[in-house]
Amino acid sequence: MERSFIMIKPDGVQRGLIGEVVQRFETKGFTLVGMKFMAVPRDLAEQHYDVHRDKPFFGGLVDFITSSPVVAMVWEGDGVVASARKLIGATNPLTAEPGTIRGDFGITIGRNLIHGSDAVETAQREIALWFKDDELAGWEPSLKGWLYE
Ligand code: IDP
Ligand code: MG
Repeated sequence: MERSFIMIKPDGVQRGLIGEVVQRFETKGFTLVGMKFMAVPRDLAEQHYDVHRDKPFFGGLVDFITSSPVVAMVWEGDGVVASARKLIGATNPLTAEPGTIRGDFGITIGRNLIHGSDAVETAQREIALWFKDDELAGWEPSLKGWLYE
């Protein structure tokens, strides 16, 4: 079953939006298989955002992600990677659609609340980076038959 790496960034935690964000993934029907509240070491933040290393915002982004705790999560379900990106909304919260997490709660690109893997392969890399195997708990929700045909 497909999995995605989702992280509530420091602004989402500081603004008291952990429950709201988790609820959106839960009520959509995805299954939580890993979750930890943590301070982010600088080298982990740099590895996570490695593709952006040469961008002008890289230093500020790493400063931001390491500035205050985050909630790192792994969610599972059919098509969860692309669907999570839709639930999250466009990178810039000002242009993100209402109804999305960024569209409902954010204003500026450097405070866009949440990260979601952008492809299945990226998700695999990010999950391996943030979680050890024994920190993930695969399980079969008893309501699966009511979510999947
Ligand atoms: P994504 O999070 O929607 O996948 P990316 O382009 O991968 O967006 O950028 C990663 C993160 O870097 C964004 O979520 C945002 O926090 C930050 N970021 C991207 N572009 C800018 C920018 O122009 N200024 C400041 N931060 C940016
Ligand atoms: Mg990205």
